Amino acid sequence: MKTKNRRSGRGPVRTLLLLAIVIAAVAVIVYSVPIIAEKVDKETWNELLPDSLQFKERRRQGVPVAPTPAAGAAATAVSRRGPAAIAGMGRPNILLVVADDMGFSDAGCYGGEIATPHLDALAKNGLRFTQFYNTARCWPSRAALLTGYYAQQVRRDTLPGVRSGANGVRPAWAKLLPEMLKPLGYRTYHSGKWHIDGNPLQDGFDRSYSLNDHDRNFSPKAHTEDDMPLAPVERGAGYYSTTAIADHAIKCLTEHAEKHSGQPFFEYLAFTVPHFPLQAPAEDIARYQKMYLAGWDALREARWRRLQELHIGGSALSAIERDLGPPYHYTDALKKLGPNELNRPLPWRELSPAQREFQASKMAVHAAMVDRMDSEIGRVLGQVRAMGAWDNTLIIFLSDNGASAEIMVRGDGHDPNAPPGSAGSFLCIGPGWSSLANTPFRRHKTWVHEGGICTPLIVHWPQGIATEHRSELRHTPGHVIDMVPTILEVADGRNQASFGNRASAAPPGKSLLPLFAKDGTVTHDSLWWLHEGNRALRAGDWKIVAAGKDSAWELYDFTSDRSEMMNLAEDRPEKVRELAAIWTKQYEEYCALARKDLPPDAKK
Ligand SMILES: [Ca+2]
Repeated sequence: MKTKNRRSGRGPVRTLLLLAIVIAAVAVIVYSVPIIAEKVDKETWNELLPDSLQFKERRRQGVPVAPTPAAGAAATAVSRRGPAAIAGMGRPNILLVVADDMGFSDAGCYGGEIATPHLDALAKNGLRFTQFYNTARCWPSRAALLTGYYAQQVRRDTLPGVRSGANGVRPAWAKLLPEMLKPLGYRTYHSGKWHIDGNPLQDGFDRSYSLNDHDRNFSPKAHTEDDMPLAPVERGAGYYSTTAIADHAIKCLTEHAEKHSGQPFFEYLAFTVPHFPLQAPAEDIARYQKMYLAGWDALREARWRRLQELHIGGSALSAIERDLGPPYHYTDALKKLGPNELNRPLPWRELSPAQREFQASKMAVHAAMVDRMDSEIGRVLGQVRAMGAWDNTLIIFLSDNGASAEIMVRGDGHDPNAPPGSAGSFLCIGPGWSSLANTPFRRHKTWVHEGGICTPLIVHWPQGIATEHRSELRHTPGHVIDMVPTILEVADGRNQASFGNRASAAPPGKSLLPLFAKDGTVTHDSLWWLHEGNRALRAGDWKIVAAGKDSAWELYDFTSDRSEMMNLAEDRPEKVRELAAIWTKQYEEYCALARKDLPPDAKK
């Protein structure tokens, strides 16, 4: 009985204990499930998103990618809501930033002495490409960048018998990127330089500020908003091109956040600097007033030392070609500019004190233009952050051609008494400083040696580039023809060939998206150049290049000589023939495409 009583006495206690344990267990489970779920979701999210290849795979598998209700707030929203929400993350926003005539090593993150903290920060948290190419000139680069074709294929660089080049009109099938993005739900904005045939709104942009006066940074006479002419700006009105272009981009993005936050955006931010005329706000110039008195020879060496530390730019610093001047010769301009202007990159030590001072004052303006552009990029980036779009915006920065050795006077002319960089001055950096800006490479804009066609390329995308890859370099060669396929794959997971009427020719570019995760994952059979008779072809680590239509091919081995100092053409004639045959085959194909269905008024 005692036992029974004891047992019966312990019964309710045990029941109560069991009940308490069950309640506690239930409470733990109820409390834990969301935590576990959250953890799993975060792990799944982390596994999926930072790795662009897996991200891309999801798109290929047809995972819906409907726009998010709040574009850009997706990252935090998704990590709370779990994998189901990943599909609803939305298409990434695209911010494509293009500089005009900026040299390969002008930016700090490419070895330059110019302050570019915003570009440097993008590079630190993104990727830098060390062998990325443009077409050597403004308009062909823009054509390639926005159509995904070589400029000659779409009649935007010169070919015989075809109205082509700066006045060429694209065939109807050669659509621009915004026209491809709009069916995917994108709102599309253009701010800055245009330099393509057609007009921005006609060619797929929802909004545009187009600065069509390339000779005045303080008082443009030709500029449009939404394809409608704006009144000319008077000098002294407080306008500066770079700031106005950034203001427009910020206006578009602010309006986007207010009215179109359910859609992703494509902002094409095309600055007109540091292209001549060298003009910048006086307070920016003042910061660089003394820096360039050290001269182009010493500063090139300094850039080269920094490039080596950064592992960018090959294995040797090219020698300055002291006898090579601007690509065009305007004797009148030299007369107007006076005895301190130089059309050859002479050794700095040979310059008179007055020449040194004048030359240094010009490069101070170039630096100020790049510096101000970086600040204005910073303001645009601030807007992207403020609208919660930072994590899911792919930001791309590049230059349309190498720095320019040109010397000319256009626009309102050059007043020798006006302070360098002011509205009354019209100056160009010329071959000495262009050699610095293109360090470590040879030659300049218009030539297709490395100095004319190499650009910095920075890619930043928190959701598309894994944390462990940030700050890395990508040595795989790429070209502006790759930008359309890259952006389309990022936006939609599809190949460019599947967009629009592409019956005319397969697009020549490759999506660079695999490179976001790993170097060496994209290969081109060859890359091809032709501009004003300057020709080149790169296949693997071999490059043939010629300056002018009547010049013989030079041959360089890029495994040891990216600075193009050791011409191997005589030693390896069979390699020259092999590469020249590829160049000619592509040339003939591009001519045939440009001539196909040629309207009568496009024949020449
Ligand atoms: Ca340019």
